[in-house]
Amino acid sequence: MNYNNPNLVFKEIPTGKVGWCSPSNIALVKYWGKTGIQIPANPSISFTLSKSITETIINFSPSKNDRCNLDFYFDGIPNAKFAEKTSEFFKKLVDIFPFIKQLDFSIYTKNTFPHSAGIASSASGMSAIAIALCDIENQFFNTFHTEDEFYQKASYIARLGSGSACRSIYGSIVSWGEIKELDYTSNLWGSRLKFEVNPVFKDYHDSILIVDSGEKKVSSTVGHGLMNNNPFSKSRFIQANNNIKNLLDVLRSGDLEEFVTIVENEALTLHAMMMTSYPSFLLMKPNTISIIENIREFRNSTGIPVSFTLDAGPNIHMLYPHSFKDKVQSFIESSLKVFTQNEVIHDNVGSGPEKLQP
Ligand code: 2P0
Repeated sequence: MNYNNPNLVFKEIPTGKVGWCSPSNIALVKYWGKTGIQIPANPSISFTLSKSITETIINFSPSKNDRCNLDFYFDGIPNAKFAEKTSEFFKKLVDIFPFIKQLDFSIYTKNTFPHSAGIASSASGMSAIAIALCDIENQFFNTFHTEDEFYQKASYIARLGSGSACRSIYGSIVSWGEIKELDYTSNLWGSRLKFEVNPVFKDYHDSILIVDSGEKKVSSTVGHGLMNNNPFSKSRFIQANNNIKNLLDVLRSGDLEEFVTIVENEALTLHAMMMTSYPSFLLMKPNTISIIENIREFRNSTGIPVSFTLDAGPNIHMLYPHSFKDKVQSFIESSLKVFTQNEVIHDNVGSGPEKLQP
């Protein structure tokens, strides 16, 4: 599939504005390792979140000098780092959206979660920009025949910005990467699961315990690259495919014991890959381990099927069904908050990006 389209050029260059909000997501089976142009080494599956959202407004106007000039404001303040990252992203897109070169952009973004929270914002941020660019195409070139076409291209574009961002284009539970058992899946974009998911997962909770909000020392992009020389990578990719297969069964059946086993195995394997890379790195903190031990003890003593997972960082995502919300949240308050920077974000599975009326 090739989205290059030389016809997407304005005859009359417009001035306008487009806005989207897009959520972050938490992977149940992790993407860690890639090849080529953002092709995942193994498929992944995630919950799209509801409250951890980036809002993005893109203002565009005719370019002053026939090249794309870009200003980026984060929380209303110019942000040179994000401007550079977005310019790099736009450079990758000039054959797909040649109109980019005809425009100057002012991009305003803010996150609904505290930006110091240490939650990965590249998934929400890049997916919001990707979908907004597709919206510009849609408004001025009228190229999309169906909603599916629109979202598939948005997911493809988001992937080029940040791999995990391609999963944030859809709500609920999303896969990315070729899965043998699901013939509609692709390495190039994320997909909604087209089978009936057990109702227990539709309103699943994710309470994010902020152990450390500092910037991590090794970026995910570098971490992915280190999988190339990791002696365990081959077995890891086999394991991920097996976990995908088992997770698909669990998503149908609602077997929460097996769900716990898979997601915790994935979280710890992700961090084991970091520890066994050359050079190795360690993103968990002592309080991350304390929380993990406490969650396992709580689960064993109460029988409540709460599990933990981790992103590429020290913060814990606690996953549990809605029916245990009160019990789990009071356990967090009484026993786990002490291990955090006094910050917990109670999120849950959400419905995906929404258009804003800027
Ligand atoms: C994931 N993570 O599946 C995994 C699990 C973090 C841990 O994808 O280089 O920001 O931009 O494609 O997507 C984080 O990596 O990396 C990530 P790039 P990305 O969510």
